[in-house]
Amino acid sequence: MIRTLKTAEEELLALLQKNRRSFLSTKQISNKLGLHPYVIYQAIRELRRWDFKIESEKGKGYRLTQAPEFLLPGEIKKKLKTKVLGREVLSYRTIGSTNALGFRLAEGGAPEGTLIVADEQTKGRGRMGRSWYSPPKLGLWMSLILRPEVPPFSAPGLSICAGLALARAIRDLSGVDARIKWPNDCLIDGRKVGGILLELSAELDRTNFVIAGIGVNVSHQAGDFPKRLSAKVTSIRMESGKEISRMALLISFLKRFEAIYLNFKKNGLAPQRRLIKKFSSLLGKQVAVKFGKERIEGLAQDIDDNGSLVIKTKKGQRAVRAGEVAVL
Ligand code: BTX
Repeated sequence: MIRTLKTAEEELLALLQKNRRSFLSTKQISNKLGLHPYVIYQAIRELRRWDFKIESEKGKGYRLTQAPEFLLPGEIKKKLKTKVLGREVLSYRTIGSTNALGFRLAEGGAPEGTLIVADEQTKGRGRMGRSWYSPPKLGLWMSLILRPEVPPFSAPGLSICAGLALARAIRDLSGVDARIKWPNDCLIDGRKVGGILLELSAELDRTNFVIAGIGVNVSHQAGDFPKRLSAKVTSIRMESGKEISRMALLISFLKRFEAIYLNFKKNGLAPQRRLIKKFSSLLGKQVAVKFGKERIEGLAQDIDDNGSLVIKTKKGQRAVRAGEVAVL
């Protein structure tokens, strides 16, 4: 079963955090928060399930001794200065896929900007049925519900917008040279540090909603990845030697992505092109792109106003909307 922390648990946690030096009795907690003792008992149990270490002593009460770094809705909302993204937050300890839940919630009418974050995903997904490795505590695994009023063919441009926001947030916090690999990866020194999965619900001429799923490897060390991945992946910590807080990364990403997203809704991708090109890992390189049954080779020249990759082939220029790219 998936669980999210409720308000009572968050309020209790905040109180325990403030009083870490002393014990608080059930009565004191009850008086301060207006909670029934049974609710307090249940909330303590739930917090312990989330790996908060809470000492209890008969006659004295409860004391918080250890708090893991979680992305809790109340704390996220306090730190966020965005207008749309993250105004509603759902935070899970373990979930199948934040994108899968986001899709269900969006179908049920959840508002634009709803953010779903999880400490761990057991069925994290990538594109085309691939999986995304999302172990507990080491990364940022999240989805945003977006409702852009744009035609479905231009919605994929959002993937590059999210990639740009992510690369800039990573650079700001860690100083490493993070780049966008068209159409949906974020790389450091050629290795994948993050990925973006856009899932669309659309009619012919109308986008109902987009789920933007973002996964970032934050604190992994080399041994934390499965062998099959280790040659092509990396984490912010492995590249920068720094322990970046997931909360700081989340806040910085949302701030940057909101600015880009609001602009994209009004003006499309064109205003972002200069930065997209600056942060691109592909431009100027010889690449091979596979899309459907076709494969083309050539020089990656540009990313156009539709978000297509422009390739100079022997037979002339081609603009490719989506596909798998390999640098030759
Ligand atoms: P993708 O299809 O481009 O990448 C998936 C491929 O990347 C896998 O086949 C594997 O080779 C490799 N891979 C798997 N896990 C990782 C990892 N942690 N780091 C680097 N490489 C990896 C990219 O798809 C889009 C991924 C989006 C993930 C987010 S997480 C939150 C949200 N919820 C959800 O289920 N997916 C998105």
